[in-house]
Order: sequence, then C-alpha cells, then structure tokens
Amino acid sequence: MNTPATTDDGGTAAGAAAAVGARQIAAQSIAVLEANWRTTHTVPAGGLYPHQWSWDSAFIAIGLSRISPRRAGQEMDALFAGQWDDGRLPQIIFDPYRDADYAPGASFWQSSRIPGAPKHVETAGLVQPPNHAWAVWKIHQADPAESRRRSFLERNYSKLVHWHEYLSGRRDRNGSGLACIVHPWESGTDNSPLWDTVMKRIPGNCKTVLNRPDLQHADAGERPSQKEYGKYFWMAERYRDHNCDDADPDYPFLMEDPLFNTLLAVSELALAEIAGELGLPAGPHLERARGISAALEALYVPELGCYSARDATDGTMVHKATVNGLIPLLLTELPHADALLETLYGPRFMGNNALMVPSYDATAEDHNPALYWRGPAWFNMSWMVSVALEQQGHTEKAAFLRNNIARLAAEQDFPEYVDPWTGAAHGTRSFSWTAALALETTYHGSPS
Ligand code: 9WN
Repeated sequence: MNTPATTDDGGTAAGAAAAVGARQIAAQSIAVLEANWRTTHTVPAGGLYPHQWSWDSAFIAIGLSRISPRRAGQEMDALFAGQWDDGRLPQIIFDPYRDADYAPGASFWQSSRIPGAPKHVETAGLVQPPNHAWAVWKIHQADPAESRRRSFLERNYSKLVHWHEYLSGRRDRNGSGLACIVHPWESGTDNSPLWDTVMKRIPGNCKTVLNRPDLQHADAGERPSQKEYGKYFWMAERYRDHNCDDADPDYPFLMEDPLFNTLLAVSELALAEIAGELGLPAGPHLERARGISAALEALYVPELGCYSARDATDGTMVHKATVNGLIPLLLTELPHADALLETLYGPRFMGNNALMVPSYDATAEDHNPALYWRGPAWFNMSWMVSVALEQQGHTEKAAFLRNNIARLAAEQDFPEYVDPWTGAAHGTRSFSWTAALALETTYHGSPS
C-alpha cells in the first residue's frame, strides 16, 4: 500500500506534524470505505444509500486507487456489470436484499423486464453524471504496471465508448451537441434550484404510494420535500413505463446541465488518453471533447459569470448560479475561466470566507446552507473545484480547499455535506465519497 504524501516542508517539525495528520486522516477514511464495502462494490452509506450508485462509485474508485488500484478496478467492474445494451450505465445497481430500505428500489423499476436491460442484476433506468472514464484513467495512472497486467484499460475502453455514445446519441434530444438529463436524480444534484421552474409543471400525483426510508437516516429539513418526491416518482414512473427508451415525445423534463456535460467532456479527454495508451486513435475523442466544450458555451450566462442549465424542450435558459455552473473550470481551454474564478471568489460562493464551495448562490433569497443541494457544500464538488484550480496554477487556493475537505471530513465523521461557512455537518455520516476524496487529498503530490 502507498503512504500519503508528505508536504513540501516535510523536513521541518510542521511538515512532520502535517504528515502525521495526513496519515491519520487517511486511516480514518480507509475505515469508512472498509465499513461500506460489500464484496464487489462500496455503498455510499450503509443506512441511507444501501445499493451501488454510479457516480459515487467513480469518485470512490478515484480515492481507492491511491491505496488499492485493484479494488478500485473491482468497483468499476461491478458498475459495468449493470450496463444496458444501449450503453447506459445506470444510476443505481440494486442489492436485492435491501429492497425495503431505499425508494424507489428494484421492485419499482423491475428493470430486467425492460428490453435491453441486464437480466442478471436489477438496476434503475436513469443514469448519473459521466465521471467514469475520468476515474478509469486515474486508476490506470495510479499503478500502470498493475493496470496493464490486468488489461484494465482494454477491458473497459469499449464499455466507456458505448456509454458515451448513448449520452451523445440518444440523449442529445435536440441536436445541440449536449446530453440531456431526464430527471433531477440524473444530475446528482437532485433538488438544485436549477430544476425549480421545470419542476413546477411536473404533476405530483404519482401512482406509487410514497414511502420515505431516507427520512430514517437524515433530517426531513435537510432532504427533498414530500411534494418534490411526488414529482420525482411521477417522472420516474413515466420514464419507466415508456421502457426508458428516450423516445417519449412529450416527456416534460429534458435539461442540459453544465456539470453533467462538463464531466462528459472531461471523460472524453480521458478516453483520448486511454485510446493513446492502447495504441488506438485518440483523435475522435479529442474531437468530441471539443464539440461538447463548444456546445457548452451556449449555457454561459454573462450576468451571472457562470454557466447555467437550459430547458431543451423550449430552449429557455435558467438564470441561477449554482456550483454546477462552476464545474466547467475543469476544462482547461475554457473561454470564460477568468469570469468563473471571479464568481467563485465573489459573494455568491467563496467570497465571505467560505471553507468549501456552496452548492447555491449565497446571495439568493432562498439559499439554505443546510438543505441538500440548495446551499450546503458537498465534498465531491469542492474536490473537483480544487482539481480545476490546481490545473490552472492557483495552487494556494486549491490547497485551501483540499485542507478543508480533509479536515472537515475527518473531524465530523465524514458527513454527506456541510455548512459552507461553519463547516457544521449535515445529511448522513460515514459517507463514502467524502471519505474517498478526503483520502485522495492526502496523497496530493504523489504520482497519480
Ligand atoms: C438519488 C448517493 C446519491 C448521490 C446523489 C445525491 C443523492 C439520491 C437520493 O445520493 O441522491 O440518487 O436519494 O437523494 O444527490 O448525488 O449520488 O450518494
């Protein structure tokens, strides 16, 4: 097993203390990941989220790759076992023994009855943001010799290509060059204010009797409301009852999200690297990444100084500043990088001494630092922003975020999210991607 990186001043007393601190944080993080490991994969949280979630697993694998690239590879293998014939990687792969513990579960989706869905595992029909090729490339980089020995990239390349083809094909519903999400759950930022306007027109009278096992594990005031759940289920029912075929002409929720599409572009760039390593042409992937980045420009809102979402049913832009709209900073050739940085360090986000990046505009009247994706800071978002800052040479700002990610995670039992200013913990605890990314930050500076 590798050990966490020491700091640049590793020769001094302060450097030695920092190294001990990093080792402790790494050990605590590993303990959370061990506790949440289930034979083939890691659950996001043993109580609240008892199945395998798609983008969680990719973040978890990025952290795991620092201590065991082999286990990180297993995490991805388990996810690919749920891939549909059309290429989609599902939002959730269900543990059949935990059906009563999360809703909607396997008995809601009954996916194995849907044409093109796998028959040996039950999955959700929706997807989540495509951070998977990025994760696969990072796992390879963590130990290229081990990766080559196990043909890790060969095994996964065509699956990732198929996944991206699904998103850039059937999910580009209006030919804009951007993939649409068909449900707030697909954004990974479920009740973000980005979806409010569209949510108003979604009926709330779902057929399913609403059951909220989630409220046994998190405070109702920190989770989406019952009204929102009625609408979430209505959309999931409609999508499922149309065999998840992305061909329902009047389906009402088709949103182009800057976070989702940035990760698609970042992952396309990772596919170019993977193709290069395998001796295959990288050009088509670079071309697609350029195409997505160019199309993303239509989502830039100059008066907010960040990207926002667009309703693909009628082309209406949403005018709200959320962390989703800052994630394009991960794209190194971004035309609006300076404006995004100004927004990030202005009053809407980090400006008032925030410790981590708020999920929603701090100046908005309805900002709530404790309510799910409507204000609090999430560890995966702050980690992605720290990666972007590092790439752009803002090393001190990146280190500030990394240090807070590691400290707040370890001090507060690895919370799902925190108040961006006080650091107070919210949501569930022992949350896997919080642990995985805290672990990852302790290895900063080691080859990855
Ligand atoms: C629905 C598992 C998931 C994360 C999402 C987060 C939350 C689920 C929920 O938990 O969503 O997918 O029940 O709220 O919003 O990003 O993947 O950790």
